[in-house]
Amino acid sequence: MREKNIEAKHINALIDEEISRYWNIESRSANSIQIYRALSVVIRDMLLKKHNQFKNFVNKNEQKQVYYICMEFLVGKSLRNNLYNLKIENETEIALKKYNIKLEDLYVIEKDPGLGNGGLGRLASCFMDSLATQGYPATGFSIKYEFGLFKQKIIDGWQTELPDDWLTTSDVWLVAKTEERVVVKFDGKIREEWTTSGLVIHHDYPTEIEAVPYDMFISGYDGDGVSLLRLWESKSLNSIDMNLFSQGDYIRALSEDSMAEAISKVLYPADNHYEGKILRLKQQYFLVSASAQTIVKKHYKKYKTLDNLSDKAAIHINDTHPALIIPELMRILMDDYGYSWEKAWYIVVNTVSYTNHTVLSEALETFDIDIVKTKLPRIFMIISEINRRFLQEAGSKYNDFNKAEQMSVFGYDKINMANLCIIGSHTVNGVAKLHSEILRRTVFKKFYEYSPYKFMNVTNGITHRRWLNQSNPRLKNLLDDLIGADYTKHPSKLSELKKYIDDDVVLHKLDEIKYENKKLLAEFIYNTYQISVNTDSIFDIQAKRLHEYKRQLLNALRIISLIIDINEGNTTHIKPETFIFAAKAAPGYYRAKEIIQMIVALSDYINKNPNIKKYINVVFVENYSVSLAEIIMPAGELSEQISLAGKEASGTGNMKFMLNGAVTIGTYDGANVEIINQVGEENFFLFGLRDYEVESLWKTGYSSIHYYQKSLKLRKIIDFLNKGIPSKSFESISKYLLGDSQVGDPYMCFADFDSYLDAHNKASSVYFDDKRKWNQMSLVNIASAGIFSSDRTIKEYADSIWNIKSI
Ligand code: GPV
Repeated sequence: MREKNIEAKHINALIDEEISRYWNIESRSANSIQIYRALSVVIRDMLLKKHNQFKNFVNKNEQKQVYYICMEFLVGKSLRNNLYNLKIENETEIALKKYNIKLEDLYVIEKDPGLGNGGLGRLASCFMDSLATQGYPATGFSIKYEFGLFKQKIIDGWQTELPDDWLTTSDVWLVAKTEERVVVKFDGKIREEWTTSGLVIHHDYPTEIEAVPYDMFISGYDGDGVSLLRLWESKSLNSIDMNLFSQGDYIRALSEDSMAEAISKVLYPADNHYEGKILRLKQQYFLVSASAQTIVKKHYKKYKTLDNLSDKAAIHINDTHPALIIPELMRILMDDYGYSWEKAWYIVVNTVSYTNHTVLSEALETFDIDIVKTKLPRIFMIISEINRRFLQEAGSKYNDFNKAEQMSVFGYDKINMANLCIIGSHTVNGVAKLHSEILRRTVFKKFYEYSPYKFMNVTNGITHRRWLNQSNPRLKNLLDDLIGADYTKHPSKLSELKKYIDDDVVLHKLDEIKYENKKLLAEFIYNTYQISVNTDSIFDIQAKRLHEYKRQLLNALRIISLIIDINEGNTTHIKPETFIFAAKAAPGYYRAKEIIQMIVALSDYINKNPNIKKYINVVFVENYSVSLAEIIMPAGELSEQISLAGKEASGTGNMKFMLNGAVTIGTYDGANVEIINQVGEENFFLFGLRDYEVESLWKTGYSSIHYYQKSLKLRKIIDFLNKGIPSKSFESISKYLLGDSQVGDPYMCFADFDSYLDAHNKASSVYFDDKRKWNQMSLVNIASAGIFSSDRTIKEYADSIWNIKSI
């Protein structure tokens, strides 16, 4: 069903009206930006209306809702997604003829809102799509960062960061709901007083900040569902110090303002790494306080009680970043609504659930006790009491208070946010089977023993509607012809493609489509970097954040090994290969930036050496983003998912590549494990140590030197790094790999090196010697990707964690 049978002429009328209302001109004379804005406003208002209808229905039926709290939503561009999901892309294209403009021309005007770093934020956005499509009532809460994730520019071979001013075009998608603003309070002192009516808490809060909501609507596909994403902007409440102002200190009066407004200024650009910074803590509390107040207020207004909050609201915290919603809800229930501790605690635990996204110790958040104490005194008090009661209960149950102490929220002057989340949630889940198992076995072992019923797994997913139907129209059309379009709403139906496994016409078509998509990416690369790539080479792509554990370095070491072979004239085994990298490094992550620098230098070197370029090429594509991923994914042939086993919680790029027909070369890690289960080992190039082998090797003492001494290839690579290439030395990477003051090669690239080369040799012999077989592998990957749709993921959350029903 198309959106209420809207026809092109209706769209024209709406656009014309918008243009005349806003700019007071005839639509004939509007420029493309004006048309983009007018059309976007038209669509936004359609969604606003549709969301109201959906909400009214939910309210009338007193349905349970989910609130997804996350510091990051990597939404990607909205216009195409909403037109696609409303099924009015064709009508809009026709309507635009009147203005002599194509949809494609409008799509490029929109800026990609980078309100997230990577997988975690993108997952949240895929969830909003799947929630809406399946008719689950959902609200996402996040921050309206004025500057999203930085834009990456490589200058003289080094990553530099530029501000991302996404609001200059994407503001059209936001609806300000100023009247629903709330106040968030910081700092101050607490005074307790016992009176005849019990304990009374007095506080003064010198700092009050306003949280102003901006709503974005995310259309579901083909149905009535629309998700709401509410983004909070911080504003100073004591807006202008009139005293200063009247004394003529205009600048200082307004600069007080910017202190408050700094909270929603910029997204922290670190991925899988916590920053114990005060501003970050303020951002987190700002988000959860504004969101919790809104949820509670709305619930109370409707039901006149909060006793049934957990029957009507599921609050999900995406990683520990919103952990403070647990004490914040306690505060609201007790201080504002007069609940007893016991009753409040029962409600909170039954309302909140928590997903963990990493086992990396540097990503497990802790905050200094002192900081929390001064910035959020009441919240600190509540956390302390949560912990005291929990340790009391666990100590009694175990009859061993020292054992219970191992689960304490406090340790080494820090607050351990994950422990707080586990204690305050009814369910805790990991994001892939292996990851959930590692959580139970190691990181959260004590808690698992204490409350095994809390722990479960929900494997991640991606919305195939964006990552296939919209971004790979050629493949979508072929699938529609072969198996019908049902998979769009029922992704498990992708498996019907399997019946074409021996159909040469279909295999050939898949091959052609891949080739077309490679050409598009090659064109993009040429237009952007003036680098020509060989479209007959295999496109070998690693696109994800730059992180040591993800091992872009392992990939680069293989490139160096190939360069050495070519320079030595040893080329019989070398097949044309194009290495494509896309990765942002956190601005303060020096090692990651150094690895980017090396990849860029290798790319330059190869492009200056025709003898090497004959065989292989390397391209580093700057500024990886959702929009860029939409060009890269369809062109991938070999998908590099090569993290050190046990480190990647899930990965979701692996799913996007597979869905677009790439074959994975990867370790037994994260969701790779489940991809192998789906496609079979024969359709996956598996290599490397297993997670338990990594663990035991680490325990016995990993020594990269040992591998170095055994392997001529590794010794030559180290020589190459030490010598470097003209104008560039890679000595510091060589030191990093061999170790000086620290353990060399901490992510064990050397240990997995031989096995990685073997896997590549296997891949290249299938690709170049048996293309039919390769195309079959590709087909099996596409056909097996249905289970990795976020529709499946969301259904699992809805059924087994949130207990919500679809409409
Ligand atoms: I924690 N992840 C992320 O993108 N940023 C973070 O700060 C943290 C986790 C990622 C994991 O690294 C991926 O393995 C996972 O697929 C993704 O979260 C979504 O669960």
